[in-house]
Amino acid sequence: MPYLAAQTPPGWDVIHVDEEAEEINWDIEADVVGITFHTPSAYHAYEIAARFKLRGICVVMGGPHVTLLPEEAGQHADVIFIGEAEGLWEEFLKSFEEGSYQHIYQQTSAPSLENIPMARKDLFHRHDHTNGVIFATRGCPHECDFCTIAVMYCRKLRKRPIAEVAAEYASFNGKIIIFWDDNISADLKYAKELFHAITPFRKWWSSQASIHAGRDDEFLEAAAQSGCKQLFLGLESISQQSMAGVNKGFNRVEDYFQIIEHIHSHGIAVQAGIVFGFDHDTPEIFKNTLDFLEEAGVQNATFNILTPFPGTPLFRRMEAEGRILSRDWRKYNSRRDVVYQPKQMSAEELLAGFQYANERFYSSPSIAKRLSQSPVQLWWTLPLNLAYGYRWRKTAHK
Ligand code: B12
Ligand code: SF4
Repeated sequence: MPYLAAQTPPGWDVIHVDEEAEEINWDIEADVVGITFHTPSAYHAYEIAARFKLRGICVVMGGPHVTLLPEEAGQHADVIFIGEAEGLWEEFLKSFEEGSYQHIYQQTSAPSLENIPMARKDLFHRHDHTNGVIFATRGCPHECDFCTIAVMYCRKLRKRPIAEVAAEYASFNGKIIIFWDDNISADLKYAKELFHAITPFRKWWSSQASIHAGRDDEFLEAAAQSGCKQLFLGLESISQQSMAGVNKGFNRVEDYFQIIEHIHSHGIAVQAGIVFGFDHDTPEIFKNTLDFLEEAGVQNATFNILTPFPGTPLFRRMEAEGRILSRDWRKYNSRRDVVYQPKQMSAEELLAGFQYANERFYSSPSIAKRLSQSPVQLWWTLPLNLAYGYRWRKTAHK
């Protein structure tokens, strides 16, 4: 939202409310209320919209869920944005001033990311040393069946001019920056140039990457030199059949060990993105995955229960097979609920396996084993493990 605010024409005052950090002021004087949300928060967003609409305020919605399910979202808002808002946001606001706006704003093609403004830092809610969030690219050239990125961004990777990204990177006072790119290794040549450009600012950063990152020495070298401390790596599964079944066969499981080792050898920690519940996953997958992660000395991991988000090829396939168990979007949280019928186990077994994975991964013996084996960035990875473990135990015992 601070980024969208930066694209708002002069003459408008923008207030940014982040519900993670503060309560909504329901009496606020506003002409337009804009709401962004992921699928699990859809009903909550609709409730907010209804309360503001009751007061006669124009409610505008955009973001992943709106783009994936515009017919549904359109019933709850005066205006919806399908896809990216660059250029259209300004157009809507101008029309609003003139009193003649449309119900739907939709791009006809993926917008260029040249000359986009920097996000408005005065609207960020975190003002400590971790407050640097930025993106260099948008989209991903791959089309994994379970991922919403291809659908959201017209299957097109776009890159910001490197000088513009470097200037925004340098503009943060904080030392730690997150690149919220969907896949920072989507264009390896661009990434290397970017890393060279940001090296002089001597900050630390992390981002998300596909397996390709770990196969390219120059990429890792340039990343490490520019201050990369950790890569979130989309490993997803240690079952090759599962990877092939969701159009992610480029993840060659037999290479995982070597790739992780390779990344570690450049002093970069690995956070593994793991998903349980693919069609070839049997109940053994949980223990085998944990054995693998511990043996490979992966510093951190994020476990997800496979979730067929609406609008994705995975959702369409499961719907055609009659396997969607719930359309309650609150349950599309990938952490607490199973919303489809898994093939090789029951939904209960999947949930129990997911819980086992978290319990085991964030147990003291596992933390000790993983971190002592490959002590990359221990000062960074140990606090993260403790924080993730604490958060897991808090949610598990709620
Ligand atoms: C950062 C992030 C998070 C952060 C959010 C931090 C924060 N406070 O913002 C955290 C880690 C908390 C998070 C959590 C989750 N996330 Co997330 N996250 C992202 C990520 C990587 C970047 C989001 C972002 O800032 N993008 C940059 C902005 C500029 O892009 P944008 O949102 O698309 O916005 C553009 C348009 O959509 C439009 N727009 C968006 N909103 C609005 C609103 C208005 C009013 C208008 C006019 C226009 C507009 O304008 C923008 C400019 O063009 C995205 C991937 C992505 N590329 O978006 C995944 C993503 C959005 N997340 C995803 C998922 C699955 C989740 C989780 C479910 C994961 C989990 N298992 O817990 C949770 C759900 C949280 C919840 N309760 O809702 C999915 C979305 C799936 C879905 N259907 O909703 C994505 C797409 C990742 C993926 N590969 O599939 N996430
Ligand atoms: S590589 Fe990652 S970001 Fe790209 S489509 Fe696959 S899961 Fe999504």
